[in-house]
Order: sequence, then structure tokens, then C-alpha cells
Amino acid sequence: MGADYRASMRISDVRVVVCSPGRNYVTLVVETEDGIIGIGDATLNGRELAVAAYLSEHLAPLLVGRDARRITDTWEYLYRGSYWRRGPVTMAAIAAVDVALWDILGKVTGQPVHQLLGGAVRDGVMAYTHASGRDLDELEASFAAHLDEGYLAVRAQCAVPGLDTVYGVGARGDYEPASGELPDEETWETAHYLEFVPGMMARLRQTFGPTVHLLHDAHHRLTPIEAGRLGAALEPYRMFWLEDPTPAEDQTAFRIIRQHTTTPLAVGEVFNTVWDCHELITNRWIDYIRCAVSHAGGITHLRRIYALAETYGVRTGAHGPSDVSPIGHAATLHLDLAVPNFGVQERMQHPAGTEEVFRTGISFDDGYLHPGTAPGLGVVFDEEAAARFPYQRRYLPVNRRLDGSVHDW
Ligand code: GCO
Ligand code: MG
Repeated sequence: MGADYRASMRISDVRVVVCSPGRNYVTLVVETEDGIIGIGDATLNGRELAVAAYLSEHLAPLLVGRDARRITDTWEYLYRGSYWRRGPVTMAAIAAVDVALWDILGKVTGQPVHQLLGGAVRDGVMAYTHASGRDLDELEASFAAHLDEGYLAVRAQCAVPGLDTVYGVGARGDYEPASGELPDEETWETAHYLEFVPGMMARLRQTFGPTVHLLHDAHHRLTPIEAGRLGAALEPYRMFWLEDPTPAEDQTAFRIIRQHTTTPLAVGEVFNTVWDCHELITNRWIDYIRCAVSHAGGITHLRRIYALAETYGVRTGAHGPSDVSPIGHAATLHLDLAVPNFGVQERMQHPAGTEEVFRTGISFDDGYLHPGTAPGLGVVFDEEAAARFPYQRRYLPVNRRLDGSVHDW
């Protein structure tokens, strides 16, 4: 057991640590007066210091002296109490506070967070990872390697003939999007992409057979009718999902896509609150909601989004790229274990160095992840190690069409 649950649980210290072990992470550390430490992830790729300042300048003074056990009340205070609601910076900051408080509650009660959420409804969390290649042979090799690692679901991205650089494929075939003192520029032309992708999926289905789950991310680049056409062209390959077909802020775009295809649709990695997706869910325009704990107000808010989704037959597919820190991943996995309408969980390996700063109990066996059973989130954040990896400014790429105009990245 952790400390006596009836003991005072006043928050005595709140600190924000920005570090860059292989890539940038923003971590919130909340300490109670009896020495219990909770941690939360506030990483917002390419805009890290905006969230760090929101936390240290605006939220930390509100937290010191509060009872760490009042998780929902704190969420309401920070969300409703700010007047300026929503948005990625605000909701990443609130998420970090929320997750840190769940971590503290777990530690003080001696329970892993998923027990506090009602207990596990599954033994493990099916994960998908990223295969990518500079051509189809390289993609196929990458895909096969992930199947050998045990994955049952794999996302496939490939360079597109006629375009120099595209989303999901790095210079060496792998992919880590944020880089550079200034943004990299990638190229785009929808016609080239639409011409290429159905053949890529045909080849993967042909090579790897009928049972592997195939995923693909269009990364918010198509118009609704283009997305409808792509979804229809992919129907023979029985995709697990087509992700982010159109720019995500336009919910009604999905009504048009839905009229044209039965390929399952997933969206949500850039959403911050239920107000970004309530129309998508209640109209059943999507099949998977992909918000991340770290960007959508923490466990407290994401479980509400998931509950709404459950009512309308929409399953979860939480965002899990390397820019969600191991703390954010662990929080997501605890929620994944506990919700009935779980679908799949993204898993992208963190860069080397990350494990020196964040030590987790996360395991991966035969395609399934588990966050472990240690009290709280089960993640140790080593502040001394973090200090050895100072922040480095990094940007996500910008996309330009072949005529030079800026396109959605
Ligand atoms: C995904 C996403 C990411 C984003 C990244 C941006 O599906 O994993 O599209 O790779 O590009 O999170 O910071
Ligand atoms: Mg994506």
C-alpha cells in the first residue's frame, strides 16, 4: 500500500521539465506535502515551450495548496475557470495536471491507474506500428519486420513517385517528423498520391494475406470527395482504417466521405475536446476516435469522449507517436485496458535516449501492450537524467504543392 489515504494530500510543489533525449518532451511533476510525486506529459510537438509556460506561469500557482485527490474538481477549475477554453496548448497543459493527479491517486492507494478506472476489461492492448519505405520493396521489408516482432496490425506509408519527400517516410526510410532549426519542406500533389496508394495496399494484402490489419494515414490532405474516392478504391483490401482523410477541423466533411465508401474512417489526433468530435460521433461518420490523453485534457476528459463514442458504436484508436512521451503512453494504455469500446493503440518507438529519462513497466507480447501493475502510471521520471538533455528547438515539416503553394501537412 501507498501512504495513508486519509492523510493530507495538499500539493506542495509543481515543476515543469523540458528535455530532449532524442526528441523534446514536456513533463509536469506534481509533489504533495507528504512527498508523493505524480507526473504528466504535456508535450506538444514543435510548440513545447508554449505549454511549458502555460503550466509554470498560469497553472502552477493555482495548484499549490489544492487537495491532489480532487481530480475532477481540479479539471473543472482549470477548464471552466480559465474562461479561455480548449485549444492544443490549454488542453495539453490540463492533460498533464490531470494525469499527474491520477498517478498520485494510484500511488496513494497502491493501485495501477487502470484499477481506479474500473479495472481491466481485456488482458492486453492490441497495438499497431509504422511500416514505411522509399519504395514498395523497402515498405514490404519494413512491414515484414514488424510482423516478425509480433504485430497484428501495421500502418503502411510509402514514398510516392513524382514527389521528393512525403509524410511518413524519412530520409532513411524510417520516420521522426520534427527536425531542423527551421521546418523541413515536403512536397505534395494529391493526384500522384491517389494514383499510387491503391496499388500499394493491393500489394501488401497480396503479400501478407487476409488476416493482418492494414492501416494507412492520409494525414489530413484530401478533399472530402477525393477521400471518398480513395476509400472506395481501397475497399477490396479490407483496411482496418483510413486515417485523417481530410483536414480534421471540418467535421461535416466526413458526411460526404461516408456517402461514398465503407472503408472504416479514423480521426482525432489533433482534437482537444469532445467539441471537436461530437458531430462525428453522434452522426456515426467515423469508426475510430484517435485523441491522445496528452492532447485532449487527460484521462478525465478522454474517458468522457470514449463514453460518448461507445454509445454510438465508435471505437478507440489512441494516437501514440513518439511525440507522446512514455508518461502519456502509459496513461493511454491504462485507459485502453479499462474501456469496453477499445479498438487499437498506436505504438511508435521512442528515439534512443528516451529510456534514460523515462523508465516504464510497459511490455509488448504477441502484438499486445500492457502498462504494468505498479501503483499509479508505473513510470519513473529521472529528473537528473533529464537535465543532461536540454531542449532543442524543433519544427514539424511544412508541405508545399508542386506549384509552390502551402498545403496541409
Ligand atoms: C500519427 C501522426 C503523427 C503526427 C505527429 C505530429 O498518426 O502518428 O500522424 O505521426 O504526424 O504526431 O507531431
Ligand atoms: Mg496520424
